[in-house]
Amino acid sequence: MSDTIIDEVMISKAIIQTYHEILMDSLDLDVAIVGGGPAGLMAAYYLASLGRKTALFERKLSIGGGIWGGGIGYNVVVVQDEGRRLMEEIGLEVKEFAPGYFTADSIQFVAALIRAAGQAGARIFNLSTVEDVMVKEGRVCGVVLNHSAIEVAGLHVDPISIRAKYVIDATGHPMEILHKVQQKTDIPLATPTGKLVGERSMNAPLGEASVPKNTIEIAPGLYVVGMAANAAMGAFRMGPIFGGMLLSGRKAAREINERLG
Ligand code: 48F
Repeated sequence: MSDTIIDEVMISKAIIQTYHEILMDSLDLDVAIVGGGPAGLMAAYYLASLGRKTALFERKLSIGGGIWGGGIGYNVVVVQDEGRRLMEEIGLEVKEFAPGYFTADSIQFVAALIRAAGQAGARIFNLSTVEDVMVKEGRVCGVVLNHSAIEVAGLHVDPISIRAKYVIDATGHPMEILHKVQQKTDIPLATPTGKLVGERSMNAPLGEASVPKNTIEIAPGLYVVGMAANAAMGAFRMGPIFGGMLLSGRKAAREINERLG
C-alpha cells in the first residue's frame, strides 16, 4: 500500500488538467474525423500511424458505431479476405467460417480498433458532437463541436471550433457532415447530381464493392468514408459485413496523407 493520502480535489485536478492539455493540443489538426465506427476508426489508425495529427470525435459515450451488435444483436461480424488481413494487422483473432468468409467477435473488434488507433497516436474524444463545419474560401477547414450532453438536453449553449486541414465524414448512414455542407454552403458535392443522392436497399456484393470506390474528397477539404460514402453516392447498403468499411478508412487515410505532402 502506498502512503499517499487520497485527496478528492487532486483527483479532480488530474482529470481537468490532463483533459485540458489534450483538448488544447487538438485545436489545430491535420485531420478531424467525425464518427467512431469502423471506417472512422480505421482512418484514425492509419493517419496517426503515418504521423498525422489526428482526432476522432464521437457523439456517443461508447466508440464503435455499428460494430457492437454484429447482426440483429448477435455480436459477430463477417469480413472477406482483404478485411481479414486488416483485422489481423490490428491484432484481432479471425476465424474462417467458409472459403472467403471470416468471422470475428464484434466486441473484440471494437476493442482492437480503439487500441490500434489510440496507440498509433490518434486522440479519441467521446461525448463530442460535431454540429457544423467551418468553411473558408470554398473549403472545409474545421469542425464545430459541442458536448453531447448539451445536445441531448437541448440547451442553448454555443459550440467551440477546431481547425483541420482535412475533415472526414465517418458518420455512417445519416451522413451528418455532408448534410451540413449541403444545407449551409454553396459547395457542390462530387456526387452524380452534385447533391446527396441517398442510400439504396440491401445488396451486399455491390454495396461492399462500391464503398472504397465512393471514398473520395467529396468537397474541398472534406472526405467521406464508410456507409456515408455509399449513401452520398446512391449506392447500396451491405449489412453486417465490414471489410469495405476498413478498406474505406485506409484509402481515405492514404490519400489524405499524400495530399498533405
Ligand atoms: O454507423 P457507423 O458504424 O459508420 P461506418 O463506420 O460503419 C457502418 C457500419 O457500422 C454498418 C454498415 C455496414 O457494415 O452499414 O452500419 O460507416 O458509425 C458512425 C458513428 O458516427 C457517430 C455515430 O454515433 C456513430 O458512432 N456520429 C454520427 N453523427 C455524428 C457522430 C456527429 N455529428 N458527431 C459525432 N459523432
